[in-house]
Amino acid sequence: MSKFEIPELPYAYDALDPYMSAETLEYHHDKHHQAYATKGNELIQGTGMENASIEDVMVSSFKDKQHHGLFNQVGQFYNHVHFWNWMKPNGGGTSLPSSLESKIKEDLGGYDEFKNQFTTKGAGQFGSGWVWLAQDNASGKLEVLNTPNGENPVVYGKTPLLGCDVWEHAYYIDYRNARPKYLEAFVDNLINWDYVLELYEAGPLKVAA
Ligand code: MN3
Repeated sequence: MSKFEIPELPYAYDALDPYMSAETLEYHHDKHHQAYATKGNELIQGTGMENASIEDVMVSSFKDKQHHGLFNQVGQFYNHVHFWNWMKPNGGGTSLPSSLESKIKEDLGGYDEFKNQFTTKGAGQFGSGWVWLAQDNASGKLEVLNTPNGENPVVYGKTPLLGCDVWEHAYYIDYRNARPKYLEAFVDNLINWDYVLELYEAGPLKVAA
């Protein structure tokens, strides 16, 4: 029985061209994401977490240093399940669903400030990691944050609404070392704001403390 199974991409491999190539998606989805699922399924055996929700597995394994190997795989498995949905052909741009637009204005100062923080913090993440738009589960406020490796807002009591993978495997084929160019293209041409809205409207995640 396999607990972590990667979903099919929600679009064709070449659908995000020229901003993200089929070659990148083939490696990133079929090899990298699959590897996180496979290793996660191995490492969870015997931990007692086999039947927990994926959010609870992440929070528990993140807290417990002896399970950090499991956390890295499960965190990355989870991050990529959403990442494919955070992009779409002809995405991005400034036409946000109005409820999100006003929330971003209220908490971050507007779309331009969101974009500036998102691209700056993504470019500034040292080494591998992610940049996020997340909602704090306690205060309800939106914020932009970056995290290293497989970490994500869930383990900090926040609900991820949007995330961009800034590991080199996400952009090296298409952009070489130009991470800022990749982030610019992600925001301007790839973001699936409908999926961001869906997560925002679903409300804060319920995760065991
Ligand atoms: Mn990745």
